[in-house]
Amino acid sequence: MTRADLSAAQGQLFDPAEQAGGAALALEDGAVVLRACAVDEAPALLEAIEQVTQAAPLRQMTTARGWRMSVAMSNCGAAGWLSDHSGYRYDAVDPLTGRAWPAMPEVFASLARRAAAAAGFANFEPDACLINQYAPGARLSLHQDRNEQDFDAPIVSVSLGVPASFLWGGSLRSERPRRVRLDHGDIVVWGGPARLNFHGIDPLRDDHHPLTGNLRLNLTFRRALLRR
Ligand SMILES: O=C(O)CCC(=O)C(=O)O
Ligand SMILES: [Mn+2]
Repeated sequence: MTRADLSAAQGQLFDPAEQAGGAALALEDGAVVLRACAVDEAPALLEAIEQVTQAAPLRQMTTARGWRMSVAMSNCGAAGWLSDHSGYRYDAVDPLTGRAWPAMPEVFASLARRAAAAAGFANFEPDACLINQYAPGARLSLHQDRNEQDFDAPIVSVSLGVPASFLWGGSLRSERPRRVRLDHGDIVVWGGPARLNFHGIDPLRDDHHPLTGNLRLNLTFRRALLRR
């Protein structure tokens, strides 16, 4: 399905002029970068991140092999993504606090819904949001997002602060990824035929953004649990 077909099928216009912020860059069928789409909400998003991470602190998780991840993470929503000695999974409880993850702020959910709809994915109701904080040098190696129970729902990924080099690969790890610069307020949406594409983030450059200092914040919205 082409981008135009997808939009037509969803009864949506996929016209860059329709985007709140700026232009849209199609990566491939089912995957698009909505430029500057979250710029207006960014201060409110950062304020909400502050609230969430006061209740569920950012932490560097370890992988099953014992490596400490360079990205600091937290979550909000009904389920939170975790990595530890037993592997990757979602859990309703934050192991650091022993409490449920904080509720998803409405400013998060409404932005995620709007971005998904703009990319042709109607009725996206995220139940999980992973918060990633990148300091200079932090990176996320090529991976697939496949711990969710619902692959019909897209991933909506919001970039805030210092720009990043996003790796966009194919359905096989061996495919050479392309590099796409993601700026403050850009939103990447991938789903449908691109839902399981490999992706990652190059080591963050030492840079400065007026709202985040030398940090990059990223929010990824997912449907982790199956709808009942
Ligand atoms: O930071 C990003 O832009 C990507 C994050 C990501 O892929 C993830 O959290 O699974
Ligand atoms: Mn990912």
